[in-house]
Amino acid sequence: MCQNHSHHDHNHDHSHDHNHAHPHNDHSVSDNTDVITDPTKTNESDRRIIFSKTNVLQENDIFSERIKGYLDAHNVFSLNIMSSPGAGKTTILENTIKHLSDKIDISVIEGDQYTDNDANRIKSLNVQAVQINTGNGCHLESFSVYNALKKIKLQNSGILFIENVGNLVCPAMFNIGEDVKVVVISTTEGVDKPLKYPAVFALSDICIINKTDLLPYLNIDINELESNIRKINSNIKIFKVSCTKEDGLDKWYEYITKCQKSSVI
Ligand SMILES: Nc1nc2c(ncn2[C@@H]2O[C@H](COP(=O)(O)OP(=O)(O)OP(=O)(O)O)[C@@H](O)[C@H]2O)c(=O)[nH]1
Ligand SMILES: [Mg+2]
Repeated sequence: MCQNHSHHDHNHDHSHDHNHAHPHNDHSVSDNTDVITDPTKTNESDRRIIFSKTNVLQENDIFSERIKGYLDAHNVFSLNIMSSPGAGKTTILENTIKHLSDKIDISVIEGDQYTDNDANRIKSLNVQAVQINTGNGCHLESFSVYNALKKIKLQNSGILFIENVGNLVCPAMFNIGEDVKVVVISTTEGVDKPLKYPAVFALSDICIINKTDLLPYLNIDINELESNIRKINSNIKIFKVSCTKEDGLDKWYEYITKCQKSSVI
């Protein structure tokens, strides 16, 4: 049955009249039945922080599901591309577009704190791109992606790339309606990064190790990097590429081509 009630209407005593300002309609924890309590935290204010984060994630998941439904209805496959700043997300997209946009309808949502630089790089390749500026925000949220999507004319069986804000930590926690999460790490970042920032590696389906052309100049062992990635996520699919030398990208293009959902009428 469809009931129109606000979140604070359930699971507590309703004996009092509701036509007055609700005493605890102030985002306090008392009305929420899904409060996560951290047993190591004893004081109330610490618990409230946990609750508030939970609420943000729950709201984010609602719009994430709406995006999923919308993309499904258009038969569009979407990838959330995450990495530290400068690992090569936009360059990978540029190469992918140059190689595949004749055959596949590609569109891009770009997330950065400031500037339209990345969206302009994509638009110059004659592909639809919408820039989201998060200001001080360190990751994309599904609500902004949902609104950005309205500015894109999706084609049946297309591919949507969502380039997240350059940050190896925050974006991992927020679903944005994607079918798969992709983490990019460049060879210059060091072999220990998957161990230091495990969440994004644990949650991603794909890892692209970029800038392999620089290996001769660096003191890093790519096998050690790969093994550290697998320690965090043994199922992750790894591509080793150089965008500048256009090396190793064929397997990635093949993967993207296979991601395409079959056409529906
Ligand atoms: N040597 C080398 N440089 C690369 C490669 N791929 C990208 N770069 C360079 O790395 C720099 C950053 O690339 P971007 O594609 O802008 O990186 P990004 O991850 O999109 O950066 P943000 O959006 O700012 O987080 C640019 O100067 C690229 O030319 C590569 O395979 N090898
Ligand atoms: Mg970029």
